[in-house]
Amino acid sequence: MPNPELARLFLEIADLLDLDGEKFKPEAYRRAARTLEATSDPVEELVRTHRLSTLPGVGDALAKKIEEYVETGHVHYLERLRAEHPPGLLELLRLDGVGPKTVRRLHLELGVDGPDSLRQAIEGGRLDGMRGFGPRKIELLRASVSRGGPRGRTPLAEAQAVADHLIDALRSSGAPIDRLSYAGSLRRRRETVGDIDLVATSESPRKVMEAFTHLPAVGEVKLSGATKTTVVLGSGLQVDLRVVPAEAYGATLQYLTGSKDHNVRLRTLALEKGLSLNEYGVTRGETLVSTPTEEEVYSAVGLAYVPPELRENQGEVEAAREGRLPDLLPDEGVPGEFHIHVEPTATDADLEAWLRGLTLRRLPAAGFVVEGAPTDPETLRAFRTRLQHLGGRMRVGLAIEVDAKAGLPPASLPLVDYVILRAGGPAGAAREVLQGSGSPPLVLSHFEGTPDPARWLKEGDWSRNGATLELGVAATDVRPDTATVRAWAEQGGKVVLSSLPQAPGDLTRLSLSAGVARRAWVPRSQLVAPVGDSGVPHPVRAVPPQ
Ligand code: DGT
Ligand code: CA
Ligand code: CA
Repeated sequence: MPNPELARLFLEIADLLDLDGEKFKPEAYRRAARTLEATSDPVEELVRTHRLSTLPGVGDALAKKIEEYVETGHVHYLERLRAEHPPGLLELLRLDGVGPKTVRRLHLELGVDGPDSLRQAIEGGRLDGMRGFGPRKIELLRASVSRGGPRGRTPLAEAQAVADHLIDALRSSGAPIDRLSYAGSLRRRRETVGDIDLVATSESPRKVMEAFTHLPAVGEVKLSGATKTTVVLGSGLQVDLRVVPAEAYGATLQYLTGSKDHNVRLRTLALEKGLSLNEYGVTRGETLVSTPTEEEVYSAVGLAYVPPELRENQGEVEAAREGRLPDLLPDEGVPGEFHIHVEPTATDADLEAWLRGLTLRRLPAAGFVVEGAPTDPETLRAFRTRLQHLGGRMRVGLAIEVDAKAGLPPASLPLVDYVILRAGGPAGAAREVLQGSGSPPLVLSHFEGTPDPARWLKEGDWSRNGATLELGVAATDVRPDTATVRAWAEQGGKVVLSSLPQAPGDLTRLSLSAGVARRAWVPRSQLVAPVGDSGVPHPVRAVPPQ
């Protein structure tokens, strides 16, 4: 019997015990479940060799249940618990933002025994006026039950917007917070985020937790303690907040930024230096090594500071040890936004709104993609004149967007600074034109419909042909995926950053693009702007075709 299966049974026991309002037992079963999942020796083997007691978190009572399971294939205790609870209650527990306390009360006070009866109770107004069930909570339950399953992972841009909002709200709540940052996969700029992790320092953690659990965005408080609190937002997204003393901030931020695999490597390095490393700090024997910032943690284990985006145990530990971490682009170094779609009929006011947005974010250059007029030189010429007039000191450029199989419209080429090529399909005529001399740089973009971007890039031999790859962080996804971008950069390919903006406000996503570029190990020298100095057409020359 595989260990993960037994682990699942233990997790079910924990859930059912939660429904009974048990305090400590559920966590004991969860801990044992985690141990079982992380143990490579099969349980049969452990029972046979009497080694169950060596497993962390497995006491006598749990050991008996494991033995019973190995001998009979059953855990009697679980079967009894199942018989005592309507199966619909476990389904309710799996909904977003619905914890055991809520389910227990709905069951005891209203006789709710599953998602259907919960829906009826909400529609019938039977939750209205129940103590602890305000309108906000009822709305959350209604949304969860109609969504059905658990929430999936959240796109990077959405998670960042939520984290920014929470940080603002916490700061302006008046709670005594000193440092405050997001950590976890969000800080590593993963394409999607499971939950949001926040770290703060304060001398009165309880006051901070109090403010946190009372933020309007919070739907349910899942776990609340003085150092760690977990809530579920109305949207179903989970947020963890840790509050620690200032001396531990660096170690805690480092630990919670992860990734797990990166942390495991660091812990091994620490042990070799006689140090121990965990979420509460770095210690030598009994003495705490002060780590107010992450830099102290890395220097304590003998490494150069590793930027958060690289912390995936994908070669960064070796590179940090040997002093060969890549030279990466900081958030403020983004050269501009080069994928702004505009209609040829856009008014001066429309263009000025974009230019103001760009200036506000200190972006020195921009590229506008004129929709629908790629073959009409007059429209393009008029547009270019207008842009250069309005652009003032900003470097502005003009582009057209074409389909890979359609090829490039020759009459337009001398009028544009670069051409955006929609990925997908056979590369066709576009590549032929690119190989002609004097053709504008080509930016490969719009990978949303391409199931295997790496393969498409390879088949088109684009990097050898001097094309530039666009790395875009859209509201709903990151394109193309980090692995594809990393492989492209390793071959020396050039990359342009974009936020695929629909409105000037979307330009804030550019700093996420810079983060994803770091995550993909793109060196600063390979990040380019397809619009050069003083608006001269295509000064960023493509590598000559071979
Ligand atoms: P996510 O939320 O699934 O997108 O991914 P993360 O990386 O944010 O993971 P999360 O939220 O479970 O935990 C945050 C960080 O805490 C994680 O990146 C590393 C650290 N961490 C959590 N659990 C463990 C653990 O069991 N061992 C170690 N070494 N680190 C852990
Ligand atoms: Ca997380
Ligand atoms: Ca977390």
